Amino acid sequence: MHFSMYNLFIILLFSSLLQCGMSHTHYKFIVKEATYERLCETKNILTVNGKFPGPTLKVHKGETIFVTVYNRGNDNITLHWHGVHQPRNPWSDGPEYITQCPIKPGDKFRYKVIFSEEEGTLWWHAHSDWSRATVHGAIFIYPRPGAPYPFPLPDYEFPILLGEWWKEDIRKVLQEFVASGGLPRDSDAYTINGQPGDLYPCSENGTYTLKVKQGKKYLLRLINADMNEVLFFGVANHNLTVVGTDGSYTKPLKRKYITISPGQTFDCLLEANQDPGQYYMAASAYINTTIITFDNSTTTAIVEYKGSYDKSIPPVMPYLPNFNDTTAAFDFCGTLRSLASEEHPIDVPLDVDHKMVSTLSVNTLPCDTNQTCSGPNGTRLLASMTNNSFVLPPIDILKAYYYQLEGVYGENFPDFPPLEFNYTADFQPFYLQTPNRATEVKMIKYNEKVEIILQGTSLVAPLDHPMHLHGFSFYVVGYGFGNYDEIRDPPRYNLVDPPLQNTVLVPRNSWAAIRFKANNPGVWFMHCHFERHVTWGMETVFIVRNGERPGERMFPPPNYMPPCC
Ligand SMILES: *[C@@H]1O[C@H](CO)[C@@H](O)[C@H](O)[C@H]1NC(C)=O
Ligand SMILES: *[C@@H]1O[C@H](CO)[C@@H](O)[C@H](O)[C@H]1NC(C)=O
Ligand SMILES: *[C@@H]1O[C@H](CO)[C@@H](O)[C@H](O)[C@H]1NC(C)=O
Ligand SMILES: *[C@@H]1O[C@H](CO)[C@@H](O)[C@H](O)[C@H]1NC(C)=O
Ligand SMILES: *[C@@H]1O[C@H](CO)[C@@H](O)[C@H](O)[C@H]1NC(C)=O
Ligand SMILES: *[C@@H]1O[C@H](CO)[C@@H](O)[C@H](O)[C@H]1NC(C)=O
Ligand SMILES: *[C@@H]1O[C@H](CO)[C@@H](O)[C@H](O)[C@H]1NC(C)=O
Ligand SMILES: *[C@@H]1O[C@H](CO)[C@@H](O)[C@H](O)[C@H]1NC(C)=O
Ligand SMILES: *[C@@H]1O[C@H](CO)[C@@H](O)[C@H](O)[C@H]1NC(C)=O
Ligand SMILES: *[C@@H]1O[C@H](CO)[C@@H](O)[C@H](O)[C@H]1NC(C)=O
Ligand SMILES: [Cu+2]
Repeated sequence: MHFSMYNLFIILLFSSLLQCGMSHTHYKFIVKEATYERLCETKNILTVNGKFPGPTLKVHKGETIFVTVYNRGNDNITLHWHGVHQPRNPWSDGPEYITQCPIKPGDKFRYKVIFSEEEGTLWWHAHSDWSRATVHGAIFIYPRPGAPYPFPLPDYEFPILLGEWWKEDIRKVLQEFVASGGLPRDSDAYTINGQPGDLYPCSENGTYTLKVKQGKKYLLRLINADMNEVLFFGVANHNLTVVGTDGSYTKPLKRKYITISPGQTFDCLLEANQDPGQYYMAASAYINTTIITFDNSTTTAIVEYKGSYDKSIPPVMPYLPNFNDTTAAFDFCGTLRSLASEEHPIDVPLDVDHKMVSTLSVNTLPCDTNQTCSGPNGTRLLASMTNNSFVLPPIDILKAYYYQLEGVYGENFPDFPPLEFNYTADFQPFYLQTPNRATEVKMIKYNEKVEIILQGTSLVAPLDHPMHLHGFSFYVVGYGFGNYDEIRDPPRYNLVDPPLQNTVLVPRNSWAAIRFKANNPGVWFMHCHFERHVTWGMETVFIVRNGERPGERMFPPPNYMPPCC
């Protein structure tokens, strides 16, 4: 939609809202199966309103909306509003068995989605088993009515959702994965707005095409909605100027390619300043490992200029770094900076009340008797934070906390690793690989200033981990390769203009330091955004207690929450 028309529409909408008083926008999301054809095969996938990717939500900063989810599929489902802080309202956050029990087939649930500080691009996705593979969509958050963008007004905007496609039913992929004890089968394609593109079979049946006019400016609202891979993304012959990430503005960063983890979003400006023609945009995996296989294919879409040119000339491919290029990945991530302007100031905690160091590890367990497991040496693969491999409870933690139900979770998630070892050593003793398995949460006092050092380890397989926190955005104040050093590293933190994110890529055998103020009471999930690592237990829960004053307490539950059995 063109911006001037859009603004007119918003003014009309806003004035009608004023007339009706406190009315909120309602959306109807019908979760149902739909038939899609990709890679020359047809299959049923779970969708919202029959669409893949699902519908885009468009709101203004500070707005509250309602989304009623009707489950007309055959699977349990929940939805999560990724990066939306939901102040005092964990009831609508979505992760299954963390803040709610799932919406069962035939049931419905009304989510109240409260936007507060976020501005830019976020997304929504299913948070139940692996259904988010196809159940996801974009959220555009415009400035408050009348407020400007902190960058030149783009002429047009488009969502660009990166996804991952399996020929196999995703439920079967998950089942086989869990039963095997090893790795999941690799996906068969990556997608851009639902289409794999020209480097895969049957692309003549559909490739996403972005039609542009020379001289115009485009805002690409880029979202990595894939399941298991960090991606490099670029557009041939065009720079991308990043102006926002994870629903927060950044200093403009001009790049030929970007690195985007599952869960992350980037607002990128693209100037259509090339000769009329066709140019590919493309994405492929970043993963620095020699020991696991991965989908090494490349998805493309076409940026097509209006005008006359020889359409038989194939589009140009963009430069993307080699799959194992850690330097290239962090050359991008490490240079993001908050806008930190008068209109968009930062609020990074300068000191810390509650410090944590959390190791991120892949682990193994001996296989159950009478089973065969395809992990290393016949073991079962798991993963952990601070040596705790999280076990989902049968009743959601929020309910158990609010109604004080005993025996659902423990409060002993440690602040520091139980054992100190050389986290990033080339060789690790075998006995360190076995984690503790439990449902342990971390209790946090209201308004505590929290710092977490996320420390990758080389246990089993050193890998990058995109860590995501619900209920907050956090400042990424430091990064480093190797082991975090309490003496050497904190003095080097960026406390001036660190980026504000909800997902941070912790590089392989490296650490990242994040800070946030715990001013949002509730039950908030923290987890790796690689779906295979979530299934293995690389996650925990923060329970932020209520403050003293009424505005510092969790809202009471809505009238209806889906029951737990
Ligand atoms: C998709 O492409 C394949 C191969 O080109 C073709 O056989 C098939 O009929 C196409 N399907 C549709 C729905 O166009
Ligand atoms: C991309 O940015 C570089 C560095 O600013 C500049 O030299 C180059 O001309 C730009 N390319 C395009 C296509 O805008
Ligand atoms: C992808 O991996 C396969 C199997 O390991 C290999 O044969 C192929 O050459 C790789 N392709 C690319 C583009 O690296
Ligand atoms: C990265 O991958 C390339 C291509 O497969 C290979 O030639 C190179 O040795 C790898 N580099 C490292 C450091 O693993
Ligand atoms: C892969 O990671 C290792 C260890 O962290 C690093 O030494 C190597 O340079 C990385 N590979 C590339 C190609 O950057
Ligand atoms: C393992 O298999 C044996 C023989 O089939 C059976 O007797 C035993 O009960 C099984 N053990 C478990 C734990 O399932
Ligand atoms: C597999 O077993 C061998 C020999 O017992 C051992 O050296 C190796 O560390 C094991 N690897 C893993 C990943 O457990
Ligand atoms: C930890 O292991 C790394 C990689 O093997 C090594 O370079 C480093 O010196 C070790 N650190 C300590 C304190 O032993
Ligand atoms: C993790 O916990 C298990 C079980 O309590 C313990 O055996 C193991 O030593 C711990 N490992 C590490 C690295 O802390
Ligand atoms: C669906 O959710 C209900 C309620 O939590 C649970 O009892 C049931 O086992 C779930 N079904 C599946 C297939 O996970
Ligand atoms: Cu991970």
